[in-house]
Amino acid sequence: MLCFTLKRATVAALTAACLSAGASLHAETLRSADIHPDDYPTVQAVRHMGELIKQRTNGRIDVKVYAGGTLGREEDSIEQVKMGALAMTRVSSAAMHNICETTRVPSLPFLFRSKEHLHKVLDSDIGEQILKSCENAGFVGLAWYDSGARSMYTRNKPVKTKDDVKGMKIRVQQSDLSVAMVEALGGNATPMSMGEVYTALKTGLVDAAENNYPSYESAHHYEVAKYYSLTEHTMTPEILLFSKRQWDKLSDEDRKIIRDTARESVPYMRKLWSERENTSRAIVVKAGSEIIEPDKASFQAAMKPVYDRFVTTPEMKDLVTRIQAVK
Ligand code: GTR
Repeated sequence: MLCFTLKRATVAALTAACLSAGASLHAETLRSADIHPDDYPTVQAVRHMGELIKQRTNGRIDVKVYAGGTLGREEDSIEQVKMGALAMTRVSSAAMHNICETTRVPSLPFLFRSKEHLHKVLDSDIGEQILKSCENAGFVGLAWYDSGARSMYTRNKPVKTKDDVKGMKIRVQQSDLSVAMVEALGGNATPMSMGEVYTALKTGLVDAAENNYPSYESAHHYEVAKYYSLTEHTMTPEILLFSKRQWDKLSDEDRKIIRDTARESVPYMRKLWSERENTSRAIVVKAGSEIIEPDKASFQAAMKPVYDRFVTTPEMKDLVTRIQAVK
């Protein structure tokens, strides 16, 4: 009897050992990069997606998000995703402007009338078409995330009208479109990656930068540029990208789970985003930032050259017309 009991225990132990070895043999971790800190809505959203993936695959696949730029700048993570060294990255769609050109469309200045308009477009076949357009370049576009509206902030003098921008050195994202927007306002555009902006503002290498409230707050730019002028010149969304190289190796079932969960993380992210916009605004105001209501019409009126330069192909023109027609 004792022998029988021992045997059963041994078999149970062996089975457990084999099962866990088997499980770890098949378990797969999808690595994802983000330059934002742990508590930022984009990071939280991809973590949430990871939990859903883990549940739906019974632990076979999970997601690990490397936040805070631990895997490098956005340009670096995009490169790694393209090579297949990294499964996913969440970046600003501006970082894709020079890689797949239709991603420029949602960044066009003053294109969206409101957040609702932006959501309707991104949730429609237009949003899908733009996500899909990155496939030839090696990226499966999984989802759009909110990034609010980008506004200009300055170190020394508040921006109240377009004329105040003249001659200012302004940090922009690494995109021709972002450069063109600032040039159309008469400013000197200085492209650089996000991680360099705090020091550039602090040392006076640039006079100004532009971003939404959560980035202005979380990257501490408000400490070195206290005039936040609500120019709201663009609503460039965030984009979640999957490596086409890794995608091609997945089963149809896993691809579906990944697509579905990415989509399901969007409303989750949007809720976190509106909360974060409010908390970030409160933090910067409390710290002494001055919020300025500028003459937005003067900015908008200067943007024609940007459309003339970038909306040139039939596809780009068609996308803009369809976006403007969305009610
Ligand atoms: C933020 C965006 C980041 C980064 C940054 C920037 O709004 O979430 O991904 O692109 O802007 O200005 O570089």
